[in-house]
Amino acid sequence: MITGCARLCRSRNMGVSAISYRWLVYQVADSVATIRLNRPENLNALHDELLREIFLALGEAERDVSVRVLVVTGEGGAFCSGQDLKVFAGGVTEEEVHRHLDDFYHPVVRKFRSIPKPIVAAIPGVAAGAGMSLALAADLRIAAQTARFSQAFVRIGLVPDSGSTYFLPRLIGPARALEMAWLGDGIDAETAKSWGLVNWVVAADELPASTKELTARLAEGPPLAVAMIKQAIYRGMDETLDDTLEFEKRLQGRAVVTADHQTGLKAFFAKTRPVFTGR
Ligand code: T3D
Repeated sequence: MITGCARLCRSRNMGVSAISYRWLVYQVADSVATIRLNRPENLNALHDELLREIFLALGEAERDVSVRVLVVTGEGGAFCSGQDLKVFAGGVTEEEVHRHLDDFYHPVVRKFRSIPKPIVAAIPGVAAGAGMSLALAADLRIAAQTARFSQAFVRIGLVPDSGSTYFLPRLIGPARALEMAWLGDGIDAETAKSWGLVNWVVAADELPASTKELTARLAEGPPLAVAMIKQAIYRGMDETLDDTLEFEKRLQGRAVVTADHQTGLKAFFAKTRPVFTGR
């Protein structure tokens, strides 16, 4: 379990709040929290401190009622190159790897799923190994044309972890998942799009603007319904049709009594844009 607290520094100006951690940059603006991995010298490789800070930043965004959408991205042209291989260059035991995954990777992956807000991975460049797992754990992926995706694990004699064997076959099917995991070759952004791995591909210099446009739309949605949709879609993937129909019924019962539903109805008939408040 990740514990402890990163040293945070807060600043506020012109309605933008920023929290700077040591290994990532955290910013909140216009209802969107952006978590930018910041180790560009090694393509944002993950070490324990960075993983701990990602977990803390996700929690910060989850708790902040002004945040409706999260973006995870990388500094310096890469998304994330996975585990920092220098850390394990000296070798590790089976028990150490178990503990490491349990303590640092798994809490982050679970957090992506449990936060009741949309999480967008904005992928400027390479996403490899567990870095690709993090991109897959996000709800939506928008990639620059310069993005590449690699299940690099096999190239160093490892197996995919941090959720890749869960997410990847669900997104692209088992045969393509095996192709990526066995061969370890990178695929480019257009291939990733055609396989269903990413939702959108945009020119590299348009990634920030396109991400902003997408997150602005998501942030305009009714937060309670948006949260319930996330819960229902992922639950539905692992449940029977009958269980899913029951679950949808329960969620719809909750959605139909929200003020946002009334707001949406009024806006529909008035032919105006609804402003949802999350009530
Ligand atoms: O217990 C556990 O937690 C085990 C968990 C394991 C999870 C994993 O993620 S295992 C998989 C780890 N990741 C990899 O194996 C990927 C390693 N990197 C690469 O294969 C390539 O770097 C890329 C395909 C990602 C990108 O290639 P390229 O040619 O664009 O860049 P580069 O020149 O290889 O890398 C630039 C620099 O980043 C370079 O450093 P240098 O030479 O300029 O000083 C390179 O060593 C460094 N770097 C890249 N990836 C990592 C890294 N340094 C440490 N760890 C990395 N993962």
